[in-house]
Amino acid sequence: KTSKTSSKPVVKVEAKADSLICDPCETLGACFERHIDKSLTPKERDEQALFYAFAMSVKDQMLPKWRATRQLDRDTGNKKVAYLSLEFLMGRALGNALLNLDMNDESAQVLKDYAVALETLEAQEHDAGLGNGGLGRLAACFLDSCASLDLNVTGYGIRYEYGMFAQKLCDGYQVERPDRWLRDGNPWEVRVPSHNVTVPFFGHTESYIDRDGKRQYTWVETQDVLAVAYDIPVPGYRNERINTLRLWKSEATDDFDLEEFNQGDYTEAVARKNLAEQITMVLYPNDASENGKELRLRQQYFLSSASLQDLLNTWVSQRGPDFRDFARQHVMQLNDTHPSVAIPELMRLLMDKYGLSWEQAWDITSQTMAYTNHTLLPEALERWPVRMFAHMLPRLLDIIYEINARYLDMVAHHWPGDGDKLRAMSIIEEGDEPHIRMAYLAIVASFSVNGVAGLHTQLLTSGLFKDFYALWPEKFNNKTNGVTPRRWLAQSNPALAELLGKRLGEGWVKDLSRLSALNAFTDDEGLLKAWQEVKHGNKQQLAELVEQECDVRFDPKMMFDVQVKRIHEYKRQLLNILHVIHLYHQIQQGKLTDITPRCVLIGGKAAPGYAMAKLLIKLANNVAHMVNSDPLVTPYLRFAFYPNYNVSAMERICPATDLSEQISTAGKEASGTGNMKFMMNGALTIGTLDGANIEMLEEVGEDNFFLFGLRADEVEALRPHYDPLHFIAKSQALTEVMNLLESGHFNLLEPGIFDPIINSIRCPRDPWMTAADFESYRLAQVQAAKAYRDPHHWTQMSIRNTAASGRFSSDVTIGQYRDEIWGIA
Ligand code: B1N
Repeated sequence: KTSKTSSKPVVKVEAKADSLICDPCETLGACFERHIDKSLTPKERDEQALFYAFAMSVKDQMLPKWRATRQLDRDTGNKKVAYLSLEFLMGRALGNALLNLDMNDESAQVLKDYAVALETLEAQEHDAGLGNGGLGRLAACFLDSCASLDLNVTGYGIRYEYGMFAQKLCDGYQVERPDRWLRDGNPWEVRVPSHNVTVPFFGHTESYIDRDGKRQYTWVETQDVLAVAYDIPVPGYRNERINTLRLWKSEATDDFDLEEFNQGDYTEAVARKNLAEQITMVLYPNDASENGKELRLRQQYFLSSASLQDLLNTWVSQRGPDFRDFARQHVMQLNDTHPSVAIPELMRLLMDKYGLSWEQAWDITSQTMAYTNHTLLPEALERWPVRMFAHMLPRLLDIIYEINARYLDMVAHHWPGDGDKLRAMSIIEEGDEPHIRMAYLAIVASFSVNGVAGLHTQLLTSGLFKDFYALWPEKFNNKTNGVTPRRWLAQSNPALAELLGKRLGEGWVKDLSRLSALNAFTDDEGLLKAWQEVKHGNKQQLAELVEQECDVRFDPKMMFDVQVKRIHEYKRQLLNILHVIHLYHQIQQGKLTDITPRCVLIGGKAAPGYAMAKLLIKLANNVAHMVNSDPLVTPYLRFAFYPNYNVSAMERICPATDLSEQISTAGKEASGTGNMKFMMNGALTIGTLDGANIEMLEEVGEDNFFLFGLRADEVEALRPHYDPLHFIAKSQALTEVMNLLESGHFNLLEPGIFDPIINSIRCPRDPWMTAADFESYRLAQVQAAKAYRDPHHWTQMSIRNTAASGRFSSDVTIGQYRDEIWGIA
């Protein structure tokens, strides 16, 4: 079935796709008119329908370029990159498409005739929440940069029916609601049945001797699932390129049903159909923590196998089954270990389907796979029970064993007679329940292994992956993360973008290093005034949103102090909340000398199974309630928890932020990317020496950054004799905060609910060492508060932050992937 579909001439399908849509010469206006006037009765033209029709029209406008891009990439035969990721946190697409295609003016013109504002339509779009947080959003920023840098890169992911859950608050507690983002249809996607493939599961392996007397293996009696491709266009910024994000949906195969149907077992057949369709039903909502569920492994294999089959089918249809050039023409970038079963799967396909030898298959695999690590947290390192593999992916387990055996020979050669080394470095972790260490598999099989910020890569090569670094130093490299300046500046902060345009011209959107020219104007009173007006306007807009979403009044004259990101103990939202309690206490005591009026905003989702993170949300809400209901306090302090934080919310939040909280325990945040968005938009950072904060500080200088806390090496040195009680006793402020918390002041009607939090602060094994950094954090906050009282100087620092943010454009990052890993033109 697979070979039948793959040998179909692709050209024919494309012609069909185009004819479905519209005349390529048709204008946006004409296209929209056809989608509205000819398709909808006046009653049917509500805002959702208008959005849908408009988005369809914009997509129609992209089709000819999209087709031309595919044609060009096929004709030039350049090397291509597949970015494999379980997550693409795309957010909304309309605003981004219009910006990149330079269609904003034309759109406004067209919509004038329909008496509807573009913003109204944009607000109708559901966020594509196909990711958890930083890792998924990074993949989305990378796609934008790849297209904008005119690179032949395809994103491969999963078309989850349910994206990241929607967060509601109920009595201050997080409640999860399903996110059926596809309910109203997705105007951007194109179903491409010509790329269907089938993915095998279960069954068992058999071997036989072939005609040449060689032992061959087959995987038989499998249960196959159909993978259907849905393509989404990824337009480059004002160039001719439209790349593709290909998302796979699982469906039951017809053969599958038929077999059981013939046995008369109708209900079994239907039940199995559900099983197949379950695979792509829902995104696992765990950020930086492993899940271990069998369905998650099924998702990982489904994505990996479908994507590789797609690449191999395309290759064979163009070149025939000759793979000698394949490795020169392909790179598979693995976004963490989540798609790392692609390694044994590529071996399997090359050997079992195309008849290559082990050595030939290994050469290709190990020259095409590249692995990005995103975390050092042990709870996020993927390990799959061997038992689960044996059952679900038996042929892949054989291959992993063989990879391990050959690799361990090499280890034994490098460290002769060292049994401990072999055990420590083995891809298989022995024990009562043996596990496969996916990160080790990824390192062994990849030609490149990269971390996502300087410190992170350093900690990988000196810690977690030290032995591997000794064996293969040349594989390891750093690629500090970045964010796309299109979405995160040009689009989300139009007022600042306009000001930058007036001062610097438009070139900064493509070359963010040009922002450094702002440094020449930090004494230009005109610029300073305009800069302040832009920030003030953005703060007014955010204040409206906060009032609407949180029922808390934010005053744009006060400092906006923001921490939005997934809720996790290592990110230390707790430290922030403790500081709010401290300010609250100070104000109530009438100690107002160091106080600068501020509005504190915290937002983020907790993984549904992460009790401590959920309790932190409850604490934030209870503290917010006390703060906001005391009229003595509110002139100086207001505090809100922003519900359902997502990409679209960040687009409103980061342009309005004065102070960005990046306060993780040093050594724990691999990079961070929210930190960069705030910096670009002129926020100052209060932060630890962690992740990319270190590089941001390097760029902007200590005078324009509020640094505090232990360094990563100090954290580790302190750990064995950490004594939180000592830090509490030494700090009057922290003592008072703990007393207030322990008195039950914030939970009068719910005695004891915050005990787990209180105990964690007091625990000598507290991995996040909240108490150790509190005093240093408080002092940095005093500095920030003082600085804010001098608007002139604050604005200069704000400008310097934007000016220094050029290095954190994902265009820079992708330029490095291109030159140093992918080797593409
Ligand atoms: O990846 C981001 C980094 O900027 C962040 O520092 C890092 O925490 C984040 C399992 C993860 N690491 N690991 C994950 C996500 C989902 C999952 O199921 C782990 N996310 C990160 C981009 O480099």
